[in-house]
Amino acid sequence: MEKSDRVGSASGGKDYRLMWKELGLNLEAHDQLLNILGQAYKDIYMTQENRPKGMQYLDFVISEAHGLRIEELMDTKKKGNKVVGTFCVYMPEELILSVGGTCVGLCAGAEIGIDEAEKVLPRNTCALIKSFMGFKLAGLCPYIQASDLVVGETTCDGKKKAYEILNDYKETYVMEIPQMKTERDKVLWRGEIVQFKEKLEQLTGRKVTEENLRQGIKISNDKRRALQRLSTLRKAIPSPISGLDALLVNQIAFYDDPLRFTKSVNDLCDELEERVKNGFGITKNGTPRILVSGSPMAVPNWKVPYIIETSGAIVVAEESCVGERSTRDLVKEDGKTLDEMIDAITDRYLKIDCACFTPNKERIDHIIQLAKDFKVDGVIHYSIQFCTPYTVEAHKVEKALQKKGIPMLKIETDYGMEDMGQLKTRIEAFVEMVRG
Ligand code: BJ8
Repeated sequence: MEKSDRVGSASGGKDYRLMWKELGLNLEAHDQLLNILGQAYKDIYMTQENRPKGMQYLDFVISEAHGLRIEELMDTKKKGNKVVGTFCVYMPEELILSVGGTCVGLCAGAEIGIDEAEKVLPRNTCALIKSFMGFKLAGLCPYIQASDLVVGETTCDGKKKAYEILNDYKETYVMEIPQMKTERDKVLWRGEIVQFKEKLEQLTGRKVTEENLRQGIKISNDKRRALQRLSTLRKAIPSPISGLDALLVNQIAFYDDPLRFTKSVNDLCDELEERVKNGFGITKNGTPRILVSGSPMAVPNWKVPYIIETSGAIVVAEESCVGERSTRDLVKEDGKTLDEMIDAITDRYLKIDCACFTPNKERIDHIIQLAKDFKVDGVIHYSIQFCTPYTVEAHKVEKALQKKGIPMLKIETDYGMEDMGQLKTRIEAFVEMVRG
């Protein structure tokens, strides 16, 4: 992809309608989606001031998310490579890369398609689950249409049961994720990884070897290193980049080409390093610094950070799977045999402290550590409505933060806009309170 200043339109400019039709999308509904997405992007992203130049690449990627990127996926498929669609950061991308595959996160961040989803799911299902089901049933997600394999996982009950229904519309392979982290769970999880490796070998007709897996580990780790670098730069006071832009980078990490993406994030970080050196921040000194913690925010779920950053505060870190939870741990690169590499993958992924685990003390400790490291003035705990793991765990998070004297605001919301006013009032009051 080349850089372009065509931003804010979800289809860039080229006509991809034939490709979308061949993929089986509902063209009329898809046009509507692109219009909504394009307008939201303009209103939320393009109105920000002093954005780093490096964000132009990300603007371009988002403008071509359903266009050029899908064309690239179709091109790689023509060469005999496979596309694997996923919903969770537990999916070992390095294995997919090792057999020449492309790993993409599937659409799950918008309300559109919800009517279709509610025909097969209860209304009181979390918005993320309703969203991916709606995207499939309403024919809106080119990524799922382009996928040769869709992989789900047994994390929360809602997802687990929804995958059984999704399987009626698109074959869905489900990995069993343990709920605890004992030695027994580790054995189970390792077995799942080996079975997934075999599934990929069968799908692609290619063997996972020491050499190609080492390469896959390196590519995934390099991407994580670049995102860690971005995260570290946000510790600076004032922060050199808005929370909205940093979130966008983390969101795009799930579907852009990993090598190209890593390079652009590193270029962006070079620019941000200069800003930090010169004491240039995206906001004034004294702007309240917020850590957002909780459920993941898939594209185009920008609602809460947008409210926070238009209420006089800045988001400096996301304790979330679309944020540092998915990037902070690397796979050890010193494995020599295939078995050692699979051990390293097992260990790395089992460190992810999703609220689906019990007990989950690591997450609570980590939130406190992040609050200190990023010198935050307050934590906003965000749960998607009806997401039991995160809404319930919010209680423990709040208690632990209270003990440390760190203020926390607990919010539960979905992808709709009806509660924007109410959320804004609560967030503004919280920002004023932590401003002191
Ligand atoms: S590792 S956070 S990506 S499961 S918001 S669907 S938990 S009811 S998305 Fe997640 Fe993997 Fe965990 Fe991360 Fe269920 Fe909650 Fe909905 Fe959720």
